[in-house]
Amino acid sequence: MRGLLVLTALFVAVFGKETFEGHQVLRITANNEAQITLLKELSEQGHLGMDFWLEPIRESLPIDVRVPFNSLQAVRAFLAYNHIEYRVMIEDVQNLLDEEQRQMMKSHVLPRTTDDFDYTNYHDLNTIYSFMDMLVAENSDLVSKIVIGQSYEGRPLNVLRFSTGANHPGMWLDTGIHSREWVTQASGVWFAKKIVTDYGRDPALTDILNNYDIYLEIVTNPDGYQHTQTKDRMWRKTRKPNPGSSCVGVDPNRNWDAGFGGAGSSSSPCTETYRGPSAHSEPEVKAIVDFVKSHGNLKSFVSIHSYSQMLLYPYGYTHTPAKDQAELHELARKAITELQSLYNTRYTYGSIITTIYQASGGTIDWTYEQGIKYSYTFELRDTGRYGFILPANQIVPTAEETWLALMAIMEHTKNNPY
Ligand code: INF
Ligand code: ZN
Repeated sequence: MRGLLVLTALFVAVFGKETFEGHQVLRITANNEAQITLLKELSEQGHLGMDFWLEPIRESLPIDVRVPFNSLQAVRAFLAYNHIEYRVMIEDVQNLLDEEQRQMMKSHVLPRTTDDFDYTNYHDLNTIYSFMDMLVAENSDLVSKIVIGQSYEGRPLNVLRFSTGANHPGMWLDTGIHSREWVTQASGVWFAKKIVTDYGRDPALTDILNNYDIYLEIVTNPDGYQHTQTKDRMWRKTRKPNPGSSCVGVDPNRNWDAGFGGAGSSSSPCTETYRGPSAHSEPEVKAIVDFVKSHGNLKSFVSIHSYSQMLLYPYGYTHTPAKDQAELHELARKAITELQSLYNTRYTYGSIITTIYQASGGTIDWTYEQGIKYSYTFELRDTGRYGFILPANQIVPTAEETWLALMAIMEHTKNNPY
């Protein structure tokens, strides 16, 4: 019997999913720089297995961290001893994940058309790929699928192209570059259906598509997404091994050639913000770089993350304001006002470095420096109650409200050619 238990444990360890029983997500409030420093030191205690969902950087920002059950006593003692305030945001991560899986099981039957697709649920990689092919087949005059490259593990990097004519300037949207941010890929699926539904019906969207192409990469990090589905729901990075390290993956939001390697990214492969060995080292990033350069006429670029409810514009790697800061700030204000009008969801907005923290090698710092003026990053719902494990019943409301902000940005882009 004992042998069987050992074998089972071995099997789970090698082939099974990471489980998170008893893991808690703590929301820590640092009241001064000394406490920030202490928390940064704590975050370097790798053996505790702490997973910072929001990094300890600035007193004014919450710090969210997932703590494995076995480290909870030590971490809570450390916080208490240092009089660092915190509260428990998620009592047991595995409970939320079990509910997420229960919901996913309800829509395991692949729909025959995109009208039957279940937009109110999370789906696995193959289902999302099938959705893309169905959407193209149903709307072949408007939508095509282009493959801009391959992921490290050989998966296609699929981009949906919505176009009504040749040689239009383009507008780019990507979701899921950080694989654990599931509400973003799910929103991307909803955006794709919304575009084909509204074309010819909604004057604003029809006017955009009569003059611009829209490019939408829904699963921007497919290896990472597959890994969150099968092995580790909390995976953020790519899945390329790092020579000389047992730690896998690069943060695709630190791998771009914009302030690459500067403060606000890590040189250690074992961290969540590892920049990679060199700029554009990751095939998932390089593919977009090559696409942006070969297209040569993208006028807006929006990269969608979660969570925190923020709308961010360059820069992240430097305090130097973007030359278009005033216009970007005003457009961000208008966009989040549109967003808030639907369900009263409140966003903050501003440049990355002033609103969140310094981050080097980020996507939109690079696209902005390529001359794509309207470069934005969204941080979708929520502000921390569920974090990356946002209940599926919030997918459609999140997508609907975000679409209003995206329309504001795309309309402004169309009405202000440059
Ligand atoms: N965003 C943070 C990150 O560390 C902040 C950010 C946003 C940095 C935009 C650079 C550009 O990447 C997320 N959100 O991880 O999921
Ligand atoms: Zn992210």
